[in-house]
Amino acid sequence: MTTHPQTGRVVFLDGSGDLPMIEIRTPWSSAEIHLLGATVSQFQKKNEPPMLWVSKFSRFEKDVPIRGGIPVIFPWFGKPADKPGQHGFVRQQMWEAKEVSSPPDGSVFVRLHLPSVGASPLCPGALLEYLVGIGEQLTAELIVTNQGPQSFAFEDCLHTYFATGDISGVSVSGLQGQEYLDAVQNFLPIKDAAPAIRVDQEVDRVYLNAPQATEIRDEEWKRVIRVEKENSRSTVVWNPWIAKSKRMQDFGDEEYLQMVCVESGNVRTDAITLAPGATHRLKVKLSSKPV
Ligand code: TA6
Repeated sequence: MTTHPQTGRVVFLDGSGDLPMIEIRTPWSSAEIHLLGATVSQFQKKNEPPMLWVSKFSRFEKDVPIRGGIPVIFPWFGKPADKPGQHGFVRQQMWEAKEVSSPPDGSVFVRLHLPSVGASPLCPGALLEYLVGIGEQLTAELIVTNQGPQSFAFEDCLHTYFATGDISGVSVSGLQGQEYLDAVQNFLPIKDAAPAIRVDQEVDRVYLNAPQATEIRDEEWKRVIRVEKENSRSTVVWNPWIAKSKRMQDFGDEEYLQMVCVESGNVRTDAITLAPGATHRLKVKLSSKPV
């Protein structure tokens, strides 16, 4: 057990499925990070409901992504015909905790990395680091450095699952009138003039050229979550609704009623090409307030 008596508290332990996990407590909040996929599986501010959602049916097993929290998607998003599987491969690999630091204010920073990723022919020489900050807010920064001799292109995404009260009282604002690709209709380009996105059917919207912040307003839990981001041109909004929930083994049939994904990354035509020696830093900052 590692503790920081003067500030936050960081404990390394075996979590669900006996998978290594880091438990963090700060003066404002608590959080959990599973080394599997470097998945932030929980973040909760004192006197607030959890901010992140994890399925009760998630399998906490090696080589299987955790269903919830903040899966790290790299080096591709979705299921391109020429790629083996969905959403890249780093979300189901075991990362390593490289450094834990706790500034005097009691916040906690955990730096993780995935040494093996550079061996992939898809991102030769890539160095992947992930810096998670836990305090009054949650920050997560995926840092990709090209240490190889040639450029490579990649997509990345912090595929965040947010916990909500009943979905009928949830709306996502910040994307009004912006064209999106509707993954439910084979990525048909659509514009929605509504002030905010509400979920009353399967929603799977890929917004490109969308660097702006978004907000998730939750009427039942009387909370607004703000999603701010840096170096992210894509936002994906997803709720599987009824039929897709039933098709997923690690997703309860009714769980769609209490979650929504608002994902921050660089996907499809927003993909990144990284020259030798260059670094790309995808960062999200999650904050919340009662309303
Ligand atoms: O981000 C939305 C999405 O691409 C959906 O189409 C859905 O497939 C979701 O990701 C979850 O994907 P997963 O591979 O984790 O089941």
